[in-house]
Amino acid sequence: MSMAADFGVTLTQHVLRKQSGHPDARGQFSQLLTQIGVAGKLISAQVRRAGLIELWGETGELNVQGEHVQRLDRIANDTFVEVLRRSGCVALMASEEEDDLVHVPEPMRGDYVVAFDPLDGSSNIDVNVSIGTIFAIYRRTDPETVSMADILRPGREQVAAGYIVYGSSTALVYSDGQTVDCFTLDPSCGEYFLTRENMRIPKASNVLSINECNEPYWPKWVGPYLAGIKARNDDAGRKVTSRHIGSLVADFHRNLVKGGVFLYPTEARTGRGKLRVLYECNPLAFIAEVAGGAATNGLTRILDLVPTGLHDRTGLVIGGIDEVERARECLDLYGV
Ligand code: P6P
Repeated sequence: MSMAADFGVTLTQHVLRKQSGHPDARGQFSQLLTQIGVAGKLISAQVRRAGLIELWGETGELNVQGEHVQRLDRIANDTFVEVLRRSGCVALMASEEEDDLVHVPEPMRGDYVVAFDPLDGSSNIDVNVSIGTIFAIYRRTDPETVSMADILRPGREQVAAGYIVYGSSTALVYSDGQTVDCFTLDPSCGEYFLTRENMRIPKASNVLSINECNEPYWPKWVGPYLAGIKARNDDAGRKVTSRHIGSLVADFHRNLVKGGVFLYPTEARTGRGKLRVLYECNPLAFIAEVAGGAATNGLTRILDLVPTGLHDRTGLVIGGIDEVERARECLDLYGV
């Protein structure tokens, strides 16, 4: 009689188990998630050797965002593009590092369209602080052709979303719209194992995450909103603390696990936000909502925003429902 298996559930086994609940599934989604896991392993390996093999620093290019491209940004982007291109599951891609859409040649096209930030938090690469890859998955709208219309859609049309955070360990978190599940990469065998199942964002927010140095640019409602949170710390004890890593993916992951709210408000003067809709805010908003949280730009649900361009930006308030709803109340009370 075989011994009971003493190893955990792998990413692929988990996705296949969930696929069994969809009799019409052809296995492409399972394959796509597995391949995203492969891309995460390849990028993780580079991230963890960055200082050793001259991967720190800039390439000298400016990307479409006007940001200096870090060497590791370029490697992460090219890795993600090539793995998805070869997967046979993807027809079209959008990347933070690509000016325009990346088309997959006809014979290798699959049913899905993926938008991704290959390496979020680049400013933290050279100082060994957590960074990550964020991805959003849509089903293509037309079996014959692909176009911008496949990707310029409200985030509520995502069929899945996730991220890989290269932190003290490499963790892959994804949601298929039913649950949010976390897998940790075991470097000793190169496999992801299920470590947190059906994650729920804690209702109580004990972490506030914001770049306070942007205060001069905040809309009127942000000050009172933050004051309301900080006022919870009183003689009876400290109920909230501040944590800001500067990598959205890492700040979000911590808040998803421990409970908290992250804000990057729009700039009062211009009304413009910094964070990108397609491949930063939409995927994390999708995960937040499935985990019982919420995400808005202060006023509008992130997943209802209709992007007009691949690199549209927005403000972001993301975390427990009550915290996000309080932001809307403050905005109604104090204005922008
Ligand atoms: P700031 C990283 O470049 C990023 O897109 C997010 O990961 C992060 O939250 C934000 O920018 C940090 O921006 O203006 O606070 O440095």
